[in-house]
Amino acid sequence: MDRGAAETDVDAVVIGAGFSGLYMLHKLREQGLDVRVYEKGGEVGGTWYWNTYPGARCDSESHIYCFSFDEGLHREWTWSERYPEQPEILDYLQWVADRLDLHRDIAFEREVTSATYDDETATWTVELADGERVRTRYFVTAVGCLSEPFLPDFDGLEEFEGEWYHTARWPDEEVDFGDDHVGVIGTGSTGIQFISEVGGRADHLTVFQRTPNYAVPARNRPLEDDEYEEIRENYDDIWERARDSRLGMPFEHEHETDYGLSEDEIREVLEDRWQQGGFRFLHSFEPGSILSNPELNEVVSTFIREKIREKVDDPETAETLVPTDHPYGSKRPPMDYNDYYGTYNRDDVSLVDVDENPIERVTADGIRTTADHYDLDMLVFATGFDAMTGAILAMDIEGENGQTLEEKWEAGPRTYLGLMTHGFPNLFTITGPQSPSVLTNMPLAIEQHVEWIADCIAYMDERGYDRIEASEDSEDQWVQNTNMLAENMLFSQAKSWYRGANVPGKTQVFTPFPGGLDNYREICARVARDDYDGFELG
Ligand code: N01
Repeated sequence: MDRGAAETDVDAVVIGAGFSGLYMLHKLREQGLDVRVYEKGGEVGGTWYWNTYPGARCDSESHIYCFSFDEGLHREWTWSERYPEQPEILDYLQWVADRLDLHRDIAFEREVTSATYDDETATWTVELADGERVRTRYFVTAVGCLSEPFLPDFDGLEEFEGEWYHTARWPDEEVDFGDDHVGVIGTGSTGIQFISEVGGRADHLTVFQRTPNYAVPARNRPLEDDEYEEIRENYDDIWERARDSRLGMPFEHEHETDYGLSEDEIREVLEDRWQQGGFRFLHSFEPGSILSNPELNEVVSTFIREKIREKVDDPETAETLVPTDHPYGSKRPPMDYNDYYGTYNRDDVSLVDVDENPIERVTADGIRTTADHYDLDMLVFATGFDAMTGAILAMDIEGENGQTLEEKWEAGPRTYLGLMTHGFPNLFTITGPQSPSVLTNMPLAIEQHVEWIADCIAYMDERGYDRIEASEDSEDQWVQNTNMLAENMLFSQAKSWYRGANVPGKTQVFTPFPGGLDNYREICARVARDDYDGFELG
């Protein structure tokens, strides 16, 4: 069948204008494709457009939380702090979009409601909320892994008479906490950032914690001019080391494993890394070894528990804050920017254990747990996301033979390399399920995906192919491989969003590829070298 002649409105539709969508647009446009990006938000930025809550900051260090593909971008942009704050990342992405002249191909405030594949023509028809339909050869999701907010279904929320917010949909106008008694639900990375920022700014802050977490000090500080110059001079080396690493971060570790070290020696390494802060702590040893070796992990977890106890004055509060239900790193490790644990020493901050006494309902004037009622003027839900699949499945995607992606992924997502899913030809998923994504420094994971997809499309164009699909066999093997790797690590010991465990009723499957960005890059490169081994082209 000659599908090559099929009429399309554009060559590629890309959904989302965060890091992924911006670079995908740039790459495909460079290759001469006619590309249109649809973005739900009002500007570029993705995660950093929506997550504007007080304290929002990136846990990856700024000099590596940016694009590496264009040297000019490094030369001209200067980060002000070791970890970039949300407004600075948003400025950066807007600056990149201006420099690369991306805005002209992005339609803002446009939500995609469905996408349907037509096998006759090997094209996708993408439909928007306002009824517009666009026909395209390639359909690329660049929707991020943590984009669809999760709000628990608490009874009574509609009766609440005060203001309430989800951190991922924070309003543009200033929220005044001053005279309010604020209740915050959730102590993940977001809650921890929010609590340490707002503790002391509200009349009273009550934290509702279900599961305690291991927050490691970030040790943020301004970046000095000479330090930044040195980073600039060494960028090639920094990126090379980052790409060759498990987490996409260029941090060295003196010891691969704890083999041959006494417990005191391990603790010495940990103390040194604790002082360095941030993800350098997870690099105390090869991160894969901390995440796989239960004995080493227990020493690390105990080390952090002791630090928490030292920080919190009231022993009962300290014990409530000490995590014992999961090993360090089996959930995404949060960072502490602003003396998180010390916040609980304030008289105007209190902690409620809703694991022991769960939230029963929201009332007109607060929250009722099984033990008590808490009077509150404002509620803040730092309750996370329907991660990894939520934003993709929010679009009604229909592939070959009328099968929807939701049906296909009912028992958990199935992909080959996290890039494509069998039965959905020409649909590429940037940082899709079963790719390293959230277990790594995201911009590097994104760049690798974008470049792989762009190369693949160039390969197809050169050879006159108009259809590519993951084979069922290669997908089965990849899913199996990802599951097996995860089972051999400590991830199964936590109820995390990595496994969909945070959303009631969601199938629980470990979703990111845990084998390391370095190994993953090699696998993808080999697949491409071998004429897209495991994919069917036609
Ligand atoms: O969400 P989370 P997040 N009753 O799912 C609690 C990234 N991020 O927004 O642990 C009571 O981690 C829930 O409790 P439990 C980062 O990858 C990045 O904080 O399920 N509590 C938990 O405490 C991060 O991991 C940056 O028992 C309920 C909290 O809500 C990811 O985003 C900055 C509840 C949700 O924590 C998600 O973090 C910030 C209920 N019914 C975030 N339901 C960067 O640096 C949920 N909770 C880039």
